[in-house]
Amino acid sequence: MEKTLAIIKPDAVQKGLIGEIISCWEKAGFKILAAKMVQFTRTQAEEFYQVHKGKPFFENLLNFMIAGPCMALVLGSEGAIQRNRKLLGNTNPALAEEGSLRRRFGTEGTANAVHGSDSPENARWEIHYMFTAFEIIDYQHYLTDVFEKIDYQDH
Ligand code: IDP
Ligand code: MG
Repeated sequence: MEKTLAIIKPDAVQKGLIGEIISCWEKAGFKILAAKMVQFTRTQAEEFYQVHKGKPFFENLLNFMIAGPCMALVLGSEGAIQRNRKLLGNTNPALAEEGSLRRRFGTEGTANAVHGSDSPENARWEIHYMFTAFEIIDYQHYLTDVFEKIDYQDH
């Protein structure tokens, strides 16, 4: 199963949209393999978005990403990277497809509510940047029949 890194950005966290956005991912068939609240420092935001260094929107992006807490997640599904990109929609919420997360929950170019890795190479790098291996659930745990083995009569 493919893994992708997702971030619920500070604007969406601030608006109390964590639950609603996670619910969209679950309904779309993604497994939540990791999740935690994080507060980026400027240095970390610079590192995470290093590919955009020098671009006109870079400073705004850093200021936005350090403005409040984010939730970082690892999502798993077949073709998770491209499926999540499609669910996010266009980078600019105004141009994002009807029903996409950015169209529904974003406000403008920078404050677009959610992040998603854009390639297998970047997904690997971003997941490793945000999480230790110990924090990422093995998909097999979703498939075990452990719940059937619990004897509820004992309680
Ligand atoms: P992506 O998030 O759709 O992959 P990127 O080009 O990787 O888009 O840009 C990273 C982030 O930088 C975007 O999600 C958005 O927050 C911000 N950003 C990108 N392009 C612009 C822009 O033209 N104006 C303002 N902010 C931008
Ligand atoms: Mg990107």
